[in-house]
This record gives sequence, C-alpha cells and structure tokens, in this order.
Amino acid sequence: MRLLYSALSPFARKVRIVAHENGFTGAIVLETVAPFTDESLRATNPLSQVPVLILADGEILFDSSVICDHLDASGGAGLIPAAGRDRRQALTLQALADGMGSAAIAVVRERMRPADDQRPELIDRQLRAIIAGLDRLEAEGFSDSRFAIAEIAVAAQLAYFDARQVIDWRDGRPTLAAWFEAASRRESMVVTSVQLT
Ligand SMILES: N[C@@H](CCC(=O)N[C@@H](CS)C(=O)NCC(=O)O)C(=O)O
Repeated sequence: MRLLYSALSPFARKVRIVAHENGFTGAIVLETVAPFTDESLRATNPLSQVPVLILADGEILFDSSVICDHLDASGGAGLIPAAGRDRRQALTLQALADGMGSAAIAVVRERMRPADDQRPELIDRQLRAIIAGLDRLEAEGFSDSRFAIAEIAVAAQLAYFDARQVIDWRDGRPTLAAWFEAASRRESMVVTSVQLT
C-alpha cells in the first residue's frame, strides 16, 4: 500500500495512527506530496487533498475517514464500532475533530497571507468553530483507557493545533489537556509525530 501524505497533515496523522494501531506500519510506503502545489495529486484525488491510500491492486481511497475505515476493517483492531449508537457517536466525534482540523487549516493559511490582506472575519468564524468544538470535547471527558477512532481523530488535531500554534487550546480545558498528555505517550502517537525544527 502507498500513502500519499504531507508530514504535518492532521488527517494523514490520523490515518498513520490508525495504521499503526492495526499493525500496518511496515506494510505502508509513505510518499510525501505537497497538496497545495503538486498538481499531480489530482490524478488520484480530484480534490488535491492528502491523505490518499493506494492499495496493492491500484484501488484508490480517500478521504481520511474512508481510509481509516478500510484499515480498521482489514486490520481488525476494532477502533471503529461496527454498528449502532456507539458507531454513530464515534463517527460524529471524528467528524467534529476533522471539521475543527479543516477550520484550523483555513486559519493557518489565512495567517500566512500578508497582514493587511488577511480577512479577520474569516479567521474569527473558523476560530469560533474550533473553540466551540474544544468546549464540547472538554465536556465529553475522554477516558485514558480507550484510544479508538474518536480519540485518535481528536489527538491528531490537537497535535496540529500545537504544531501550527493555531490556538492556546489548553487554557480553561484541564480535562482535555490531561487526557491529551497521556494519549501523546502512546506508541502510535510517538512514532507518527513530526518535530518542527
Ligand atoms: N476531509 C479530508 C480533508 C483533507 C485535507 O484537508 N487535507 C489537506 C492537508 S491537511 C489538504 O490536502 N489540503 C489541500 C487543499 O485543500 O487544497 C480528509 O479527511 O482527508
């Protein structure tokens, strides 16, 4: 299998954590792609977004939630509940985390623009989504004993917030902060982390 990814992508990080938790690390060849500038990515994903997983027979999978679903179904780690309320709630939390990630990426890209070209109203709207999402996650109160698709999706995004200094998310959220600190020590989190120099 080949995974087209970029090192800092929180969506690709989520996939890599799920792959590791399913024992697939050695079975996946990582290929770096720059999604905003490399037009060749469009041949596999018309949206020109990473991650993209290309299976051994050439089948192409995106987006990250579809890839995670495939890896977990074939690896058997059981990170995604099979059915019912548990499944719906887990996928809803994944969607929340992914949405917060998309908002964070929009903020980061807007802040890259020259200061007098930035649109404060765009940044403000995205930050409000992130803040409301963080408050929901603080209320959720994850358990240290479970690290399944919802927790993985959230951990990948919180790590991205830190890497890109999107927001001081720990402020006023002690439960989420303590949970993340413990989750960050898991092997799958450590081996997929990227140190910015
Ligand atoms: N819903 C997608 C989001 C993927 C995404 O936004 N990837 C970013 C990198 S972190 C990207 O490739 N952006 C390029 C673009 O949107 O043009 C997923 O879950 O995989």
